[in-house]
Amino acid sequence: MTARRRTWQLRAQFASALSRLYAAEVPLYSTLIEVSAEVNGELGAAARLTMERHGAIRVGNTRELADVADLFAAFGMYPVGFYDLRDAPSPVPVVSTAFRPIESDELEHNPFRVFTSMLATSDRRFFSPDLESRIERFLAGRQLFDPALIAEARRIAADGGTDRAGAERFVAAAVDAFALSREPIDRAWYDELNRVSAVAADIAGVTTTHINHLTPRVLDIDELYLRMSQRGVAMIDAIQGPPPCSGPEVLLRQTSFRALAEPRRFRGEDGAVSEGTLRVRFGEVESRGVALTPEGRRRYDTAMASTDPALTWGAYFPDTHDEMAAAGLAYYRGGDPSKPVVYEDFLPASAVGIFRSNLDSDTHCEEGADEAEYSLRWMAGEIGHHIHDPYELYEKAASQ
Ligand code: OOG
Ligand code: NI
Repeated sequence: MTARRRTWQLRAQFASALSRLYAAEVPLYSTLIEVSAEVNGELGAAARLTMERHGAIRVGNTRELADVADLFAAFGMYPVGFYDLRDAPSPVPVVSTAFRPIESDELEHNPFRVFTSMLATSDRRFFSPDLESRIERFLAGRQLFDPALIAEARRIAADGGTDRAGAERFVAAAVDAFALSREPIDRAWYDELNRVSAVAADIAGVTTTHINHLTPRVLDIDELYLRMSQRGVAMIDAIQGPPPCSGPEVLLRQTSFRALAEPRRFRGEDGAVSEGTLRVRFGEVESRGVALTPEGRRRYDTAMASTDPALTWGAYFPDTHDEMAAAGLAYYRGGDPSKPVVYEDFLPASAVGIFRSNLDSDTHCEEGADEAEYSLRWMAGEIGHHIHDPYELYEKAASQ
């Protein structure tokens, strides 16, 4: 009898194997982990705290997203929330969800999650009918995930785990699907998509997918930002999300080092293969606070819309968890202000900020109405998985 591996153990194995892969592919990522561990250590945290909290991937269409949903279910990660990144002042042509553990004890065992974006090819503000159909044809001709891997994922999800040898094999094959490919990239096709959006090129200009970034947790993100900059690492312009404040931390703060030029191979129109570089992958850190109720979230959005959120923050949020709880602004286990429920999701405006500051060029977006029908319901129907409402999950956690 070999020991059984449950889905949370597979998830932990998957997160650490991805981390090893990514550190080997993007050496600066090791520096980010090292500095995060240093900051966390000085604040008295155990080494385990610095482990990865999230990753990000990008796919082309609902067929690929449905495979991702089946694959991640084997790791006990389910789709939560719907993020529309097309509506921002500087839009990104994707819609996204996050695959994550949904039960408190599962989050406790291992909180790893993956922000997953899908190219919004039927949005005419970005893609003409002709370009959409050529992208669809290109995507139909590629296979991001081996059908045997997805079949195995379905079996593991149904059984709630697998044996030790099966776990090793499955995790290795899953991680492999997210490694950077050395396959030459069709230069003309990549460039055509790149003129519309760098994200469109990264997603649909290549025949494989890859992990876009990984994100460990850091206790003092302002200090981390400073130390990385002092080491001469180019960081994005700002920390995304709530400003630093003296009161309780809310939601999610994140920042990243700028995407680095990585060697990639290209095939020119004459068929010749040459070396070049692309700048799409980076490393991020996050710091999470208490989950806000719908009323708290309305206040957050209003505060963030002001010209200087750091300055006006105190007008929207009190200084203590006691007051936050009394005003019904955030979730607490059993209503006890000493037990904040941690925010486990993402923020669309911050996600756009993370995307944008790591793109080489701007997205080309035509004026006009969005006639595409992207929504949570639509996405759930297309992938054949229920997409959880984050607020329902927080209500449940607060009632425990
Ligand atoms: C995703 C960007 C968003 C986050 O943490 O909000 C994100 C991407 O670049 O694919 O990762
Ligand atoms: Ni991220």
